[in-house]
Amino acid sequence: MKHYRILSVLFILMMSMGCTSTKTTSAIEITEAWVRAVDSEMSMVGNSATALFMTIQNNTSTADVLIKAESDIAEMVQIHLSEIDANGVASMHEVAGVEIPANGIAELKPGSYHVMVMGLKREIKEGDMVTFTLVFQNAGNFTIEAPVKVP
Ligand SMILES: [Cu+2]
Repeated sequence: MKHYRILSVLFILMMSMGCTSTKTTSAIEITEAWVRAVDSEMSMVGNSATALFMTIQNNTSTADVLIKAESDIAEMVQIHLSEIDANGVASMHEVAGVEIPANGIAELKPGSYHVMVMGLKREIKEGDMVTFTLVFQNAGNFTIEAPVKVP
């Protein structure tokens, strides 16, 4: 019964968002993706870094994990988690992945999980679009375009 009710709510949500019943819902949906703009003087150095942020929605009844991200804009792309320790010092480190709960969302945002983009191969400025391939454990590969924004 409970499961049926959740499906009903999802159906109503889909209808209200303008989806038709003939359109199948993607297992994973990426919304509000953006890449932090890089200071133009910094990006000339050639070793500048930035980050991709987004909201990932899992439309399946099984948890999924973002395990990898790729982009030809950078030398290296990693999944990171930013944390603040007991002394108030902020740091970040690479993680194996970001879990997206079944029928839930994961938010990649400043101060939390993000896709770290290191060693930019070209300058990026506000309004540019950057292409990423996101690899999920269950749902497979998704290609997205994220605009560059000044936070
Ligand atoms: Cu990072």
